[in-house]
Amino acid sequence: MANKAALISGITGQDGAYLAKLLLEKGYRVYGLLAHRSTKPFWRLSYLGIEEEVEFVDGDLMDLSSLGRAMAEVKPDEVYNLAAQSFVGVSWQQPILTANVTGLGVLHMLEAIRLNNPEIRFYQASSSEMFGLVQEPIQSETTPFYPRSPYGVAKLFGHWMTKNYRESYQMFACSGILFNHESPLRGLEFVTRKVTDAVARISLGKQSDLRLGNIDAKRDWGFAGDYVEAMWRMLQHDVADDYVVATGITSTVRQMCEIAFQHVGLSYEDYVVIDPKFYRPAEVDILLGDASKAKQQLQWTAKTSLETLIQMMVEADLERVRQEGKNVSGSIMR
Ligand code: NAP
Ligand code: F7E
Repeated sequence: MANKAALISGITGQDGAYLAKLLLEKGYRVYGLLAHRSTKPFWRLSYLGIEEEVEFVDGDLMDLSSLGRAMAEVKPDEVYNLAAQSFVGVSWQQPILTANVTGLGVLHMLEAIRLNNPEIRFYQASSSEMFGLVQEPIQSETTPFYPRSPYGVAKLFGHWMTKNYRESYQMFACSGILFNHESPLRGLEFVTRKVTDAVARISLGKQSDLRLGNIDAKRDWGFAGDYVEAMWRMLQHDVADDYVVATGITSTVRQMCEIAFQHVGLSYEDYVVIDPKFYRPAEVDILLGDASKAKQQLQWTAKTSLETLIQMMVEADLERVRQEGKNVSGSIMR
């Protein structure tokens, strides 16, 4: 039997890169949907050493016809929809773009599949941001949603559309309700990477302080490399369903900073400056996930502690900042 083919939207993002690597290791033919950009942001795929192994197909989540073409060209067995405007903070500045890409884009994907081949298995990247103002202290698949940002509202639309296509057309469509997950490939705008990059620069004498917003916010942080395994397992299961993917441990941004600074022998209190510019119009104060359904049905659990994750990220950033000094063009990894 021929190897399975997978189409990944958002292949140039953090999760897209880790998922592509995992699927290549499993023998898949991996295709990345590539929205037109003036420069090709392949640094994450290069970092994992797989840029040459992925094939690319043009397509934008905003253009249904391009998705239909991509389906017809690739004939995928599985589609992973990871593309989104994924930064919560910017979703207040660009709410309509966020609603279009992060919300309506999911419907475009579902329609492209339904019209081309409804047998394709579909994964939707749902988010713990949908829980927002949490209605239960520990959030599971049955916890009511209460999104707090245009991003969260857009994700909720995509989540319900995925469920609706499963129920209306018997499509194998799954939603992974993933809690925050990070890695050395995380974008610099997200708080973990902002901190680990700053720690590296401060410890190498290239930055003097670190300006942050609400450091009392609590998140359930895991490692992206662990979480893409859960995505794949959802699509290999007998029935399509929704799953929470989380570690079951919550920590403050402050605790995360403490781990990062301690790793280079510094104290965060000496460098972190609170800047209200980074406060959000409506905050998600705490997230804490219950992934027991994923454990029971998919045999998936998170393997990486927050300490190990943040130390891994600081080490990667130290290496990058050192390389910048040797590299005339500046940032090789950004
Ligand atoms: P990311 O690094 O921000 O990647 C987003 C990807 O979407 C990029 O490849 C981006 O391409 C692509 N994209 C944006 N607009 C597009 C469009 N109109 N058409 C096609 N592609 C487009 O995000 P991530 O952290 O890997 O997250 C993956 C998915 O999981 C996202 O949907 C995110 O919302 C969701 N999620 C993430 C987390 C987390 O903690 N990481 C948790 C829950 C859910 P360019 O690089 O060209 O812009
Ligand atoms: O913020 C606080 C901020 O931007 C985490 C996305 O992947 O996970 C991510 O969304 C917390 C928030 O992630 C700064 O207010 C303080 O409480 O790293 P973040 P997020 O908003 O939780 C979910 C699950 C997704 O689905 C999203 O796609 O940290 N915080 N000071 C700060 N955050 C940032 N970015 N920058 C600060 O200076």
